[in-house]
Amino acid sequence: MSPFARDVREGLTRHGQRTVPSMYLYDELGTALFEAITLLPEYGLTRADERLLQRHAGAILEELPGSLLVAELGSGTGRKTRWILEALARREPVRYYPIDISPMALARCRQELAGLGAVSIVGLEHSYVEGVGEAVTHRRDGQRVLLLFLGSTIGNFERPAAVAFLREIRDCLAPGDALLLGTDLVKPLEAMLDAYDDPPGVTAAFNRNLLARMNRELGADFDPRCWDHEARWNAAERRIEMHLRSRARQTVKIPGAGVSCDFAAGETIWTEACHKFDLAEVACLSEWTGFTRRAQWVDDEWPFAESLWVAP
Ligand code: AVI
Repeated sequence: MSPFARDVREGLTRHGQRTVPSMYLYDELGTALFEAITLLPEYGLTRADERLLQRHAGAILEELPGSLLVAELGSGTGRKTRWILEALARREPVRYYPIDISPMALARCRQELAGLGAVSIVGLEHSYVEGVGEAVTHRRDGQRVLLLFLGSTIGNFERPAAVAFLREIRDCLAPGDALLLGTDLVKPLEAMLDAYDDPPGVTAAFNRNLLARMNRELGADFDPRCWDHEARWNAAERRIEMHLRSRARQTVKIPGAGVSCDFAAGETIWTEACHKFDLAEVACLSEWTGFTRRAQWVDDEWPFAESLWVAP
């Protein structure tokens, strides 16, 4: 049984809230839909991240004099990273190591950044922690590592998992290495709900694609039209939760996962958690995970922070 089939089986047969891990939202179609989300006027997160990098790439690098190796957790489209790489390339020839388990994502990143002179790109097809472990072995004598974790992907981890993950990353780094971490900040409720439930329905399509993916890859018989997209704010956990809500009582067969599931009308499958932060929490995160805070930049249009932490 594939990991996808196993996780679907486990997540849909458990007692209480059913769930499918959010990483399965990002197949080829899901990734294309996520890129469409980043263009929505309601979803300001990606533009804020890019604006900060465009405006402050020079200042970020000034905090880290000397030679740098740049690695990135997730390769994205490379669009935001370009600003850092271009600024560094004015200082020295750059080696950039995007880390992604998807070879397709790495290939796209390489394509997107192909035009950048003085930047050599070495994709690392690994999980994040393994990839950082590998990237640091490529440092030259006296070189420091600048690790990028942009786009508030850290917000898609449960809070305790985020702390554990950042500690693991910290343990891979040496004193003087730096982490640039993007975090989306808490903002007025309406803006957060609109960002995850946009009027044209792009996020709804992104969410429902998970049902279509189970049909394609596991032979399931979900009818995506019988499921509503729902974005809710969980105030206690300070996160938007994406769910798929069953419109009626229904039975769905998923032969590839060896299960048949009965859903009550109104029952939901939880598909993603998008945690939001405040600046005090970001500061605590750095302390809990063994980093020293060096600098921070906050967008003035869409509350979002870029934090530069250094391993002491
Ligand atoms: C990838 N990640 C940071 C996005 C977020 O905002 O948490 C994923 C997303 N899901 C729905 N819209 C965007």
